[in-house]
Amino acid sequence: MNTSIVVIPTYNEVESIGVLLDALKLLPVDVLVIDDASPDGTAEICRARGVEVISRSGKMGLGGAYRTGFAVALERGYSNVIEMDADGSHQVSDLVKMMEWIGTSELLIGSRWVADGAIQNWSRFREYLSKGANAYANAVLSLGIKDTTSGLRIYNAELLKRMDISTIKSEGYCFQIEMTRRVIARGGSIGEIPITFIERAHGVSKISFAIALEAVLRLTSWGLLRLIGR
Ligand SMILES: Nc1nc2c(ncn2[C@@H]2O[C@H](COP(=O)(O)OP(=O)(O)OP(=O)(O)O)[C@@H](O)[C@H]2O)c(=O)[nH]1
Ligand SMILES: [Mg+2]
Repeated sequence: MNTSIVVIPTYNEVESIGVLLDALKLLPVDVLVIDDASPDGTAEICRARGVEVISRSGKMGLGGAYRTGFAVALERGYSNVIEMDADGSHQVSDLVKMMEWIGTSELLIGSRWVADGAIQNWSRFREYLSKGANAYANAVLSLGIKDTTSGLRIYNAELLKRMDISTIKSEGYCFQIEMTRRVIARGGSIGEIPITFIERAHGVSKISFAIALEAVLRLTSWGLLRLIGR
């Protein structure tokens, strides 16, 4: 067993998951895939490579997939729990760079919006959506983090243990914002490491109107509760 585990949520990533798993094999990490019954055979591709898969019964959201994966990682005693997307947007070379910073902060965020961070092949719309979400999150919650929605992260296990992850409610990418907020509430330290985020070349984005709406509604209600001092 390695001391770090990469938890990868998947839904229909058959075209990109194989390349990612092959690259991760070269790193000192264990891998756990949380697949939501992808009809395209994503889970079979993983198992054929000897990678462990937890299969959930249907598409139930990124948040729940991570909660399941994190609980297993903590139960098994890993020291570092890594989040990574399966769609090719997160580069294994960036993860390697981030792993060099383990121990400097309890949460390391792979950040697109710090100096030397970058995006590739994104439409202006996607860029503004991401920057807008971060600006809104910072406006209502004063998090002071440049990329609160990034899904390439390394959590120190001791930090995760004091976060009561089962009470994190978000299901879409708002999960990343809620987790960041909880880290700050628990006094965790956060470091942002520049990464290059590359738009997926295969498959389709799972971001939907409902997922964006969840983020707006949750952020607004957290902001209002904060305003009235609760
Ligand atoms: N298990 C599970 N995984 C999911 C679900 N929704 C998305 N994912 C996975 O979570 C990762 C991120 O999803 P994407 O569709 O890339 O969404 P995103 O990265 O927020 O959006 P893009 O910027 O468009 O790529 C990918 O590995 C997806 O396969 C879900 O409901 N369940
Ligand atoms: Mg993606």
